Amino acid sequence: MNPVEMQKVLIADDDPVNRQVLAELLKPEYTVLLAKNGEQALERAARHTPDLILLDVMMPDLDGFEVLRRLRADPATAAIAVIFISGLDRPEDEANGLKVGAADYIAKPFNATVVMARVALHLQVVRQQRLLEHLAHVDALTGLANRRRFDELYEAEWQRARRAGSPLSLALVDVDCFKQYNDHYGHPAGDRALRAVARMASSCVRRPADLAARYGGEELVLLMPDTEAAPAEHVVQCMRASLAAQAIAHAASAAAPVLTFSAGGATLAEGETAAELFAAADAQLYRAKHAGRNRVEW
Ligand code: GH3
Ligand code: MG
Ligand code: MG
Ligand code: MG
Repeated sequence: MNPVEMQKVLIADDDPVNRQVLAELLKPEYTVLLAKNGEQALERAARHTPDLILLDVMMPDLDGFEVLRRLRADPATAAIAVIFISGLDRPEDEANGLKVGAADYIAKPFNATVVMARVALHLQVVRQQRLLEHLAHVDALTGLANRRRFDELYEAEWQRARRAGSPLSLALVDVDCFKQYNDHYGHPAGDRALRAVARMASSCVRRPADLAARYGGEELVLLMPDTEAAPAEHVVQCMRASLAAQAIAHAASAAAPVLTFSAGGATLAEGETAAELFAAADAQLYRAKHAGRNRVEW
């Protein structure tokens, strides 16, 4: 496996011999990170976001239970899988470890083969969870975020903008005369055209907090937190110019001989709900369509 694709395992144990034995065991297959106490474990976990942590329970400063509690309390590390590896080998210790949220519990002295097998098993689960997460949030055709992802983030960003009093801009992008495009060029060509529009969106939406999502069919939505109307409109105009530069022929369009879109945008006004902001952008899109398409209204 390519080293850049290796999964990362953090070993946190105050005993140097344990650390070394585990590290030697895991190194051939995984990228290994080490921590010699609880504080270091938290710091390394936050900095490197490992796929899995092998966490000793008894450590002098923060014990494993406390480390796990703090990992779960920080959204950046909350989802990291943890396997306790502990000298406490009573059934109630094991049960307690699982109850507080560890994926597994290995008693010391451990058997190397069993440790490897359990680590591999839990890393497989991590992979599957990532895949599910991806499938749940990414649109398969365009690779953009999907409607579900947009809905989640829109609500969160709207609340954040309200609380912080920061601007929030929203744009709806709808491909012009796309039904005719499909009728004229065929559905597979329509799919390629949609991918092209999605690429424009990805390349023009630059800030990490911005989101370009496929809202449905041939409609995209751009969510731009901390963005006033003018820079937000600029993003949409960037998309329009990029698509124009591609000059994808659309002989059946009523708007232009090439593929175009219309867009409507709005920026959150005082006291406006998320639904009202969305409706405002939609009303602008309607205006853009009725003014002849191939334009942006804000
Ligand atoms: P307008 O300019 O008013 O937006 O007209 P329009 O033809 O784009 O709008 P309409 O809503 O009538 O048609 C949208 C079309 O988009 C119809 C549908 O078949 C097509 N479409 C939606 N999703 C996909 C897709 O995933 N692939 C392809 N190829 N076409 C799609
Ligand atoms: Mg210990
Ligand atoms: Mg539409
Ligand atoms: Mg359309």
